[in-house]
Amino acid sequence: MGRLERSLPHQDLGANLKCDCPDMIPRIVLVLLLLCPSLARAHAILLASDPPDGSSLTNDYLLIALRYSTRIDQGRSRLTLSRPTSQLGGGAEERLALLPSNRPDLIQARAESLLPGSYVLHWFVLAGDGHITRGDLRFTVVDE
Ligand SMILES: [Cu+2]
Repeated sequence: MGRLERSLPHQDLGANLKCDCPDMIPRIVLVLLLLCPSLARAHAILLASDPPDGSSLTNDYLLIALRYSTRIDQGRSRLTLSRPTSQLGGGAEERLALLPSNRPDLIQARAESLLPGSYVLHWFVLAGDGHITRGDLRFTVVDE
């Protein structure tokens, strides 16, 4: 009798372990889900842009504004503009000077002398965590 009583707690413990093991998987998934958004926030993700990607404009002058998910190292980020290949110097990437920004997650630049055609704005930004992200935005300048 005494031996049987002692063995019962062991059996219960074994049953509990079997139940806990499947529970660990949702817990691990939950931890990963909690970590992933913070990892994603660390990189600079483009949230909004002016001009929007794929837009058509009639302006010959543009104030470009790109807003990111996190603070940007303005000094180590850059914007370049590829002009339509039909234009003088077309296809070459023109580096745009970044304007002083009062928001750490925003970069701004001016683009001038925009003749009709297709443009590609290339962005390259360094986030506060030291990771670089890059991307392209396309816009078209059309005759009024
Ligand atoms: Cu990062």
